[in-house]
Amino acid sequence: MNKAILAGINLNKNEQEFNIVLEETKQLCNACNIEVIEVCTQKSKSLNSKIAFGKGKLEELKELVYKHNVDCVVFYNNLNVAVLSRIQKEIGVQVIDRTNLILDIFSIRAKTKEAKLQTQMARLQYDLPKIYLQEFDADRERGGSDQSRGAGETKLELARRNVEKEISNIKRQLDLLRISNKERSKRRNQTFIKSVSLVGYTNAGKSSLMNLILKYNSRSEDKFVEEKDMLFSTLDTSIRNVSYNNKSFLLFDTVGFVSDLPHELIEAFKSTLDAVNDADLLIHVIDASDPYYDEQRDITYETLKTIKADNIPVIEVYNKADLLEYRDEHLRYISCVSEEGILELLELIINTLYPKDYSFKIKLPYKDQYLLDKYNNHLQITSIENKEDGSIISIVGDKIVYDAFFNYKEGLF
Ligand SMILES: Nc1nc2c(ncn2[C@@H]2O[C@H](COP(=O)(O)OP(=O)(O)OP(=O)(O)O)[C@@H](O)[C@H]2O)c(=O)[nH]1
Ligand SMILES: [Mg+2]
Repeated sequence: MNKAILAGINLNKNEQEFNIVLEETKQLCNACNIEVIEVCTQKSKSLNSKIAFGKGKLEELKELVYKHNVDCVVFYNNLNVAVLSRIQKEIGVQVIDRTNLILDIFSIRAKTKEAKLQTQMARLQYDLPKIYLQEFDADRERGGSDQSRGAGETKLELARRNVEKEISNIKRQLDLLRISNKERSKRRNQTFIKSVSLVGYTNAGKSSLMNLILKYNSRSEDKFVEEKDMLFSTLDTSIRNVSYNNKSFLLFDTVGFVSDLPHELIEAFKSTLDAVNDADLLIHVIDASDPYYDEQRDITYETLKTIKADNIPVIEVYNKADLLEYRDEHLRYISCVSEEGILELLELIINTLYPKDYSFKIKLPYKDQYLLDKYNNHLQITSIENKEDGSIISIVGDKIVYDAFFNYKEGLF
Protein backbone atom coordinates (compact mmCIF):
# COMPACT_ATOMS: atom_id res chain seq x y z
CA MET A 1 0.00 0.00 0.00
CA ASN A 2 1.30 3.48 -0.89
CA LYS A 3 1.59 6.10 1.85
CA ALA A 4 0.25 9.65 1.41
CA ILE A 5 -0.36 13.01 3.03
CA LEU A 6 -3.92 14.17 2.45
CA ALA A 7 -4.01 17.90 1.66
CA GLY A 8 -7.08 20.10 1.40
CA ILE A 9 -8.09 23.70 1.12
CA ASN A 10 -11.39 24.58 2.72
CA LEU A 11 -12.89 27.20 0.42
CA ASN A 12 -16.48 27.60 1.54
CA LYS A 13 -17.52 24.72 3.78
CA ASN A 14 -18.11 24.78 7.52
CA GLU A 15 -15.82 22.61 9.60
CA GLN A 16 -18.22 19.68 9.75
CA GLU A 17 -18.84 19.68 5.98
CA PHE A 18 -15.12 19.91 5.33
CA ASN A 19 -14.46 16.94 7.61
CA ILE A 20 -17.02 14.91 5.65
CA VAL A 21 -15.24 15.48 2.36
CA LEU A 22 -11.83 14.76 3.91
CA GLU A 23 -13.15 11.52 5.40
CA GLU A 24 -14.62 10.56 2.04
CA THR A 25 -11.33 11.35 0.28
CA LYS A 26 -9.61 9.00 2.77
CA GLN A 27 -12.03 6.26 1.73
CA LEU A 28 -11.35 7.01 -1.93
CA CYS A 29 -7.62 6.65 -1.12
CA ASN A 30 -8.35 3.34 0.56
CA ALA A 31 -10.18 2.12 -2.55
CA CYS A 32 -7.04 3.04 -4.49
CA ASN A 33 -4.59 1.22 -2.15
CA ILE A 34 -3.31 4.46 -0.61
CA GLU A 35 -2.96 4.87 3.14
CA VAL A 36 -3.33 8.42 4.51
CA ILE A 37 -0.63 9.05 7.16
CA GLU A 38 -1.39 12.67 8.03
CA VAL A 39 -3.72 15.48 6.99
CA CYS A 40 -2.61 19.01 6.07
CA THR A 41 -5.36 21.61 5.57
CA GLN A 42 -5.88 25.33 5.21
CA LYS A 43 -8.91 27.60 5.19
CA SER A 44 -8.90 30.14 2.40
CA LYS A 45 -11.25 32.30 0.31
CA SER A 46 -9.74 31.09 -2.95
CA LEU A 47 -7.10 28.72 -4.32
CA ASN A 48 -3.71 30.39 -4.74
CA SER A 49 -3.52 30.66 -8.54
CA LYS A 50 0.09 29.39 -8.62
CA ILE A 51 0.45 26.79 -5.87
CA ALA A 52 -3.08 26.30 -4.45
CA PHE A 53 -1.88 26.53 -0.82
CA GLY A 54 -0.36 29.65 0.75
CA LYS A 55 3.48 29.72 0.67
CA GLY A 56 3.88 28.85 4.37
CA LYS A 57 1.42 25.96 4.14
CA LEU A 58 3.23 24.53 1.14
CA GLU A 59 6.46 24.54 3.20
CA GLU A 60 4.63 22.69 5.97
CA LEU A 61 3.39 20.13 3.44
CA LYS A 62 6.93 19.68 2.14
CA GLU A 63 8.21 19.01 5.67
CA LEU A 64 5.47 16.42 6.26
CA VAL A 65 6.39 14.68 3.03
CA TYR A 66 10.03 14.38 4.19
CA LYS A 67 9.12 13.49 7.77
CA HIS A 68 6.88 10.56 6.81
CA ASN A 69 8.73 9.65 3.64
CA VAL A 70 5.41 9.28 1.77
CA ASP A 71 4.97 8.22 -1.86
CA CYS A 72 2.49 10.90 -2.79
CA VAL A 73 0.27 13.82 -1.77
CA VAL A 74 -3.44 13.53 -2.38
CA PHE A 75 -5.39 16.78 -2.72
CA TYR A 76 -9.06 16.81 -1.78
CA ASN A 77 -9.53 19.74 -4.21
CA ASN A 78 -9.46 19.48 -7.97
CA LEU A 79 -6.39 21.32 -9.24
CA ASN A 80 -5.65 22.61 -12.70
CA VAL A 81 -2.74 21.03 -14.55
CA ALA A 82 -0.36 23.97 -14.17
CA VAL A 83 -0.89 24.21 -10.39
CA LEU A 84 -0.59 20.46 -9.99
CA SER A 85 2.72 20.24 -11.82
CA ARG A 86 4.11 23.29 -9.95
CA ILE A 87 3.33 21.72 -6.54
CA GLN A 88 4.77 18.43 -7.73
CA LYS A 89 8.04 20.15 -8.71
CA GLU A 90 8.15 21.98 -5.39
CA ILE A 91 7.61 19.00 -3.06
CA GLY A 92 9.28 16.29 -5.14
CA VAL A 93 6.64 13.53 -4.92
CA GLN A 94 3.63 12.67 -7.05
CA VAL A 95 0.56 14.89 -6.50
CA ILE A 96 -2.85 13.35 -7.07
CA ASP A 97 -6.02 15.44 -7.05
CA ARG A 98 -9.58 14.23 -6.54
CA THR A 99 -10.32 13.66 -10.23
CA ASN A 100 -7.08 11.70 -10.61
CA LEU A 101 -7.94 9.58 -7.61
CA ILE A 102 -11.41 8.69 -8.90
CA LEU A 103 -10.00 7.94 -12.36
CA ASP A 104 -7.43 5.61 -10.76
CA ILE A 105 -10.15 3.74 -8.86
CA PHE A 106 -12.18 3.38 -12.04
CA SER A 107 -9.10 2.04 -13.89
CA ILE A 108 -8.54 -0.59 -11.19
CA ARG A 109 -12.20 -1.65 -11.12
CA ALA A 110 -13.14 -1.61 -14.81
CA LYS A 111 -13.80 -5.18 -15.94
CA THR A 112 -15.93 -5.17 -19.07
CA LYS A 113 -14.78 -3.84 -22.42
CA GLU A 114 -17.24 -0.97 -22.12
CA ALA A 115 -16.12 0.13 -18.63
CA LYS A 116 -12.48 -0.14 -19.70
CA LEU A 117 -13.03 2.01 -22.78
CA GLN A 118 -15.03 4.57 -20.83
CA THR A 119 -12.36 4.85 -18.15
CA GLN A 120 -9.58 5.06 -20.74
CA MET A 121 -11.39 7.87 -22.54
CA ALA A 122 -11.98 9.85 -19.33
CA ARG A 123 -8.29 9.47 -18.47
CA LEU A 124 -7.11 10.65 -21.90
CA GLN A 125 -9.46 13.63 -21.80
CA TYR A 126 -8.17 14.49 -18.38
CA ASP A 127 -4.53 14.19 -19.52
CA LEU A 128 -4.91 16.22 -22.71
CA PRO A 129 -4.58 19.66 -21.03
CA LYS A 130 -1.22 18.51 -19.59
CA ILE A 131 0.16 18.05 -23.10
CA TYR A 132 -1.34 21.37 -24.21
CA LEU A 133 0.44 23.00 -21.28
CA GLN A 134 3.78 21.38 -22.12
CA GLU A 135 3.39 22.57 -25.71
CA PHE A 136 2.52 26.04 -24.52
CA ASP A 137 5.58 26.14 -22.22
CA ALA A 138 7.87 24.90 -25.00
CA ASP A 139 6.41 27.51 -27.33
CA ARG A 140 6.95 30.28 -24.80
CA GLU A 141 10.55 29.21 -24.14
CA ARG A 142 11.48 29.54 -27.80
CA GLY A 143 9.73 32.93 -27.99
CA GLY A 144 6.93 31.76 -30.26
CA SER A 145 9.09 31.72 -33.38
CA ASP A 146 8.38 29.02 -35.95
CA GLN A 147 11.97 28.83 -37.24
CA SER A 148 13.34 27.67 -33.90
CA ARG A 149 11.02 24.66 -33.61
CA GLY A 150 13.11 21.86 -32.17
CA ALA A 151 12.76 18.10 -32.20
CA GLY A 152 11.31 18.26 -28.64
CA GLU A 153 8.30 20.30 -29.74
CA THR A 154 7.69 18.03 -32.70
CA LYS A 155 7.64 15.13 -30.25
CA LEU A 156 5.09 16.98 -28.09
CA GLU A 157 2.96 17.75 -31.12
CA LEU A 158 3.09 14.10 -32.09
CA ALA A 159 2.15 13.01 -28.57
CA ARG A 160 -0.81 15.39 -28.58
CA ARG A 161 -1.98 14.17 -32.00
CA ASN A 162 -1.70 10.56 -30.84
CA VAL A 163 -3.80 11.25 -27.77
CA GLU A 164 -6.39 13.12 -29.83
CA LYS A 165 -6.46 10.25 -32.32
CA GLU A 166 -6.88 7.69 -29.54
CA ILE A 167 -9.73 9.71 -27.99
CA SER A 168 -11.63 9.80 -31.27
CA ASN A 169 -10.92 6.11 -31.84
CA ILE A 170 -12.29 5.14 -28.39
CA LYS A 171 -15.21 7.52 -28.86
CA ARG A 172 -16.13 5.73 -32.09
CA GLN A 173 -16.06 2.33 -30.35
CA LEU A 174 -18.13 3.68 -27.46
CA ASP A 175 -20.64 5.26 -29.84
CA LEU A 176 -21.12 1.85 -31.50
CA LEU A 177 -21.62 0.15 -28.12
CA ARG A 178 -24.04 2.90 -27.12
CA ILE A 179 -26.06 2.46 -30.31
CA SER A 180 -26.40 -1.29 -29.72
CA ASN A 181 -27.37 -0.69 -26.07
CA LYS A 182 -29.93 1.88 -27.23
CA GLU A 183 -31.34 -0.56 -29.78
CA ARG A 184 -31.69 -3.20 -27.10
CA SER A 185 -33.46 -0.71 -24.87
CA LYS A 186 -35.76 0.30 -27.76
CA ARG A 187 -36.65 -3.34 -28.38
CA ARG A 188 -37.48 -3.70 -24.68
CA ASN A 189 -39.74 -0.64 -24.90
CA GLN A 190 -41.52 -2.12 -27.90
CA THR A 191 -42.33 -5.23 -25.88
CA PHE A 192 -43.41 -3.01 -22.97
CA ILE A 193 -40.95 -4.53 -20.51
CA LYS A 194 -40.63 -2.17 -17.58
CA SER A 195 -37.22 -1.25 -16.27
CA VAL A 196 -36.17 -0.16 -12.81
CA SER A 197 -32.75 1.26 -12.00
CA LEU A 198 -31.04 1.35 -8.60
CA VAL A 199 -29.35 4.70 -8.03
CA GLY A 200 -27.59 6.33 -5.10
CA TYR A 201 -24.38 7.33 -3.46
CA THR A 202 -21.54 4.86 -3.70
CA ASN A 203 -21.59 2.20 -0.93
CA ALA A 204 -25.27 2.91 -0.06
CA GLY A 205 -26.22 -0.74 -0.65
CA LYS A 206 -27.54 -0.80 -4.25
CA SER A 207 -25.92 -4.14 -5.13
CA SER A 208 -27.03 -5.63 -1.80
CA LEU A 209 -30.61 -4.56 -2.52
CA MET A 210 -30.41 -6.09 -5.99
CA ASN A 211 -29.29 -9.39 -4.46
CA LEU A 212 -32.05 -9.30 -1.89
CA ILE A 213 -34.70 -8.63 -4.53
CA LEU A 214 -33.27 -11.55 -6.54
CA LYS A 215 -33.80 -13.74 -3.48
CA TYR A 216 -37.56 -13.05 -3.72
CA ASN A 217 -37.55 -13.41 -7.49
CA SER A 218 -39.88 -16.12 -8.72
CA ARG A 219 -37.46 -16.71 -11.60
CA SER A 220 -34.68 -18.65 -9.97
CA GLU A 221 -31.90 -18.75 -12.56
CA ASP A 222 -30.49 -15.29 -11.84
CA LYS A 223 -26.91 -14.77 -10.71
CA PHE A 224 -26.11 -12.52 -7.74
CA VAL A 225 -23.95 -9.39 -8.13
CA GLU A 226 -20.90 -8.40 -6.09
CA GLU A 227 -21.47 -6.30 -2.96
CA LYS A 228 -18.51 -4.89 -1.04
CA ASP A 229 -17.72 -2.35 1.66
CA MET A 230 -15.71 -0.17 -0.71
CA LEU A 231 -16.42 2.95 -2.76
CA PHE A 232 -17.18 2.22 -6.42
CA SER A 233 -17.30 -1.55 -6.11
CA THR A 234 -19.78 -1.58 -9.01
CA LEU A 235 -18.76 0.02 -12.30
CA ASP A 236 -20.47 -2.19 -14.84
CA THR A 237 -24.22 -2.30 -15.20
CA SER A 238 -25.85 -5.64 -14.29
CA ILE A 239 -29.35 -6.41 -15.53
CA ARG A 240 -31.65 -9.05 -14.02
CA ASN A 241 -35.16 -10.11 -14.88
CA VAL A 242 -37.37 -9.98 -11.78
CA SER A 243 -40.81 -11.50 -11.40
CA TYR A 244 -43.00 -10.88 -8.38
CA ASN A 245 -46.74 -11.50 -7.97
CA ASN A 246 -47.00 -12.47 -11.66
CA LYS A 247 -45.60 -9.11 -12.76
CA SER A 248 -42.10 -8.63 -14.06
CA PHE A 249 -39.54 -5.92 -14.61
CA LEU A 250 -35.86 -5.56 -15.46
CA LEU A 251 -33.69 -4.45 -12.58
CA PHE A 252 -30.47 -2.51 -13.28
CA ASP A 253 -27.61 -2.16 -10.78
CA THR A 254 -25.11 0.45 -11.83
CA VAL A 255 -22.28 2.80 -10.87
CA GLY A 256 -22.75 4.86 -7.69
CA PHE A 257 -22.37 8.62 -7.39
CA VAL A 258 -20.01 10.73 -5.30
CA SER A 259 -19.60 14.46 -4.68
CA ASP A 260 -17.77 16.33 -7.47
CA LEU A 261 -17.85 13.36 -9.84
CA PRO A 262 -15.36 14.38 -12.55
CA HIS A 263 -17.21 15.71 -15.58
CA GLU A 264 -14.88 13.66 -17.82
CA LEU A 265 -16.28 10.54 -16.17
CA ILE A 266 -19.92 11.56 -16.54
CA GLU A 267 -19.24 12.30 -20.19
CA ALA A 268 -17.38 9.01 -20.76
CA PHE A 269 -19.87 6.88 -18.81
CA LYS A 270 -22.81 8.03 -20.93
CA SER A 271 -23.72 4.56 -22.12
CA THR A 272 -23.56 3.11 -18.58
CA LEU A 273 -25.73 5.95 -17.35
CA ASP A 274 -28.28 5.26 -20.11
CA ALA A 275 -29.48 2.47 -17.78
CA VAL A 276 -30.62 5.25 -15.47
CA ASN A 277 -31.92 7.55 -18.21
CA ASP A 278 -34.04 4.88 -19.87
CA ALA A 279 -35.61 3.54 -16.66
CA ASP A 280 -39.35 3.73 -15.95
CA LEU A 281 -38.64 3.99 -12.25
CA LEU A 282 -35.62 4.77 -10.05
CA ILE A 283 -35.04 3.26 -6.61
CA HIS A 284 -32.91 5.77 -4.75
CA VAL A 285 -30.93 3.86 -2.11
CA ILE A 286 -29.74 6.04 0.79
CA ASP A 287 -27.42 4.79 3.54
CA ALA A 288 -29.42 5.95 6.59
CA SER A 289 -26.62 4.87 8.92
CA ASP A 290 -24.22 7.41 7.41
CA PRO A 291 -24.23 10.64 9.45
CA TYR A 292 -24.09 12.61 6.21
CA TYR A 293 -26.84 10.82 4.34
CA ASP A 294 -28.68 14.14 3.74
CA GLU A 295 -25.76 15.52 1.75
CA GLN A 296 -25.31 12.22 -0.10
CA ARG A 297 -28.99 12.19 -1.05
CA ASP A 298 -28.74 15.78 -2.38
CA ILE A 299 -25.61 14.91 -4.39
CA THR A 300 -27.46 11.98 -6.00
CA TYR A 301 -30.32 14.27 -7.01
CA GLU A 302 -27.84 16.84 -8.39
CA THR A 303 -26.12 14.12 -10.42
CA LEU A 304 -29.47 12.87 -11.75
CA LYS A 305 -30.15 16.43 -12.86
CA THR A 306 -26.74 16.65 -14.57
CA ILE A 307 -27.46 13.50 -16.57
CA LYS A 308 -31.02 14.72 -17.28
CA ALA A 309 -32.69 11.86 -15.43
CA ASP A 310 -34.49 14.06 -12.91
CA ASN A 311 -37.91 13.62 -14.53
CA ILE A 312 -38.14 9.86 -13.83
CA PRO A 313 -40.34 8.77 -10.87
CA VAL A 314 -38.29 7.91 -7.77
CA ILE A 315 -38.91 5.69 -4.74
CA GLU A 316 -36.56 6.67 -1.90
CA VAL A 317 -35.45 3.90 0.46
CA TYR A 318 -33.41 4.48 3.62
CA ASN A 319 -31.16 1.44 3.84
CA LYS A 320 -29.13 -0.14 6.68
CA ALA A 321 -32.04 0.36 9.10
CA ASP A 322 -30.59 -2.51 11.19
CA LEU A 323 -27.85 -0.09 12.30
CA LEU A 324 -30.20 2.70 13.42
CA GLU A 325 -31.21 3.73 16.92
CA TYR A 326 -33.63 6.48 15.89
CA ARG A 327 -36.06 6.65 13.01
CA ASP A 328 -38.04 9.33 11.26
CA GLU A 329 -41.59 8.07 10.87
CA HIS A 330 -41.95 9.79 7.48
CA LEU A 331 -39.19 7.81 5.79
CA ARG A 332 -39.31 4.38 4.14
CA TYR A 333 -36.73 2.20 5.87
CA ILE A 334 -35.28 -1.06 4.59
CA SER A 335 -32.43 -3.32 5.58
CA CYS A 336 -30.62 -5.68 3.27
CA VAL A 337 -29.38 -7.52 6.38
CA SER A 338 -32.58 -8.02 8.40
CA GLU A 339 -34.70 -7.88 5.20
CA GLU A 340 -37.00 -5.34 6.85
CA GLY A 341 -39.27 -3.53 4.38
CA ILE A 342 -38.29 -5.59 1.33
CA LEU A 343 -41.65 -7.19 0.56
CA GLU A 344 -43.39 -3.82 1.01
CA LEU A 345 -40.86 -2.29 -1.37
CA LEU A 346 -41.47 -5.00 -3.97
CA GLU A 347 -45.25 -4.40 -3.71
CA LEU A 348 -44.68 -0.68 -4.14
CA ILE A 349 -42.45 -1.19 -7.18
CA ILE A 350 -45.08 -3.39 -8.82
CA ASN A 351 -47.94 -1.04 -7.95
CA THR A 352 -46.00 1.93 -9.32
CA LEU A 353 -45.05 0.15 -12.53
CA TYR A 354 -48.49 -1.37 -13.05
CA PRO A 355 -50.74 1.25 -11.52
CA LYS A 356 -54.23 -0.10 -11.99
CA ASP A 357 -55.68 -3.32 -13.21
CA TYR A 358 -58.69 -3.39 -15.51
CA SER A 359 -60.98 -6.42 -15.79
CA PHE A 360 -62.75 -6.89 -19.10
CA LYS A 361 -63.88 -9.44 -21.66
CA ILE A 362 -62.71 -9.56 -25.27
CA LYS A 363 -63.48 -11.54 -28.35
CA LEU A 364 -60.16 -12.23 -30.07
CA PRO A 365 -60.05 -13.68 -33.61
CA TYR A 366 -57.58 -16.60 -33.88
CA LYS A 367 -55.36 -14.64 -36.31
CA ASP A 368 -54.77 -11.96 -33.64
CA GLN A 369 -53.93 -14.27 -30.75
CA TYR A 370 -50.21 -13.47 -31.05
CA LEU A 371 -51.16 -10.30 -29.11
CA LEU A 372 -51.61 -12.41 -25.98
CA ASP A 373 -47.92 -13.35 -26.17
CA LYS A 374 -46.87 -9.81 -26.91
CA TYR A 375 -48.60 -8.48 -23.77
CA ASN A 376 -47.87 -11.57 -21.69
CA ASN A 377 -46.07 -9.55 -19.03
CA HIS A 378 -49.01 -7.26 -18.49
CA LEU A 379 -52.06 -9.48 -18.31
CA GLN A 380 -53.65 -12.41 -16.60
CA ILE A 381 -56.26 -14.53 -18.36
CA THR A 382 -59.02 -15.51 -15.95
CA SER A 383 -61.20 -17.49 -18.37
CA ILE A 384 -61.14 -18.55 -22.00
CA GLU A 385 -63.86 -20.05 -24.23
CA ASN A 386 -63.10 -21.01 -27.82
CA LYS A 387 -65.72 -20.28 -30.51
CA GLU A 388 -65.74 -20.81 -34.26
CA ASP A 389 -64.35 -17.36 -35.18
CA GLY A 390 -62.20 -16.66 -32.12
CA SER A 391 -61.99 -16.91 -28.32
CA ILE A 392 -63.95 -15.13 -25.65
CA ILE A 393 -61.34 -14.20 -23.07
CA SER A 394 -61.63 -12.56 -19.65
CA ILE A 395 -58.58 -10.48 -18.93
CA VAL A 396 -57.17 -8.63 -15.94
CA GLY A 397 -54.46 -6.21 -17.01
CA ASP A 398 -53.03 -2.74 -16.78
CA LYS A 399 -53.75 0.37 -18.83
CA ILE A 400 -51.42 -0.75 -21.64
CA VAL A 401 -53.43 -3.96 -22.04
CA TYR A 402 -56.74 -2.13 -21.79
CA ASP A 403 -55.69 0.24 -24.61
CA ALA A 404 -54.17 -2.52 -26.75
CA PHE A 405 -57.30 -4.71 -26.65
CA PHE A 406 -59.83 -1.88 -26.72
CA ASN A 407 -61.03 -2.71 -30.24
CA TYR A 408 -61.67 -6.35 -29.28
CA LYS A 409 -63.88 -5.54 -26.30
CA GLU A 410 -66.95 -7.72 -26.56
CA GLY A 411 -69.87 -6.00 -28.09
CA LEU A 412 -67.75 -3.48 -29.98
CA PHE A 413 -67.66 -5.50 -33.17
N1 LIG B 1 -25.55 -3.29 8.13
C1 LIG B 1 -25.92 -3.22 6.86
N2 LIG B 1 -24.98 -3.23 5.89
C2 LIG B 1 -25.40 -3.17 4.61
C3 LIG B 1 -26.78 -3.11 4.24
N3 LIG B 1 -26.87 -3.03 2.89
C4 LIG B 1 -25.60 -3.05 2.43
N4 LIG B 1 -24.70 -3.14 3.44
C5 LIG B 1 -23.23 -3.17 3.34
O1 LIG B 1 -22.79 -1.96 2.74
C6 LIG B 1 -21.64 -2.18 1.92
C7 LIG B 1 -21.87 -1.63 0.53
O2 LIG B 1 -22.87 -2.39 -0.10
P1 LIG B 1 -23.01 -2.48 -1.69
O3 LIG B 1 -24.30 -3.18 -1.93
O4 LIG B 1 -21.79 -3.01 -2.33
O5 LIG B 1 -23.16 -0.93 -2.03
P2 LIG B 1 -23.31 -0.23 -3.47
O6 LIG B 1 -24.30 0.89 -3.31
O7 LIG B 1 -23.62 -1.24 -4.51
O8 LIG B 1 -21.86 0.38 -3.65
P3 LIG B 1 -21.05 0.77 -5.03
O9 LIG B 1 -21.24 -0.33 -6.01
O10 LIG B 1 -19.67 0.91 -4.54
O11 LIG B 1 -21.63 2.08 -5.48
C8 LIG B 1 -21.42 -3.71 1.95
O12 LIG B 1 -20.41 -4.00 2.89
C9 LIG B 1 -22.75 -4.27 2.39
O13 LIG B 1 -22.63 -5.50 3.08
C10 LIG B 1 -27.75 -3.11 5.31
O14 LIG B 1 -28.95 -3.04 5.12
N5 LIG B 1 -27.25 -3.16 6.59
MG1 LIG C 1 -22.57 -1.83 -6.12
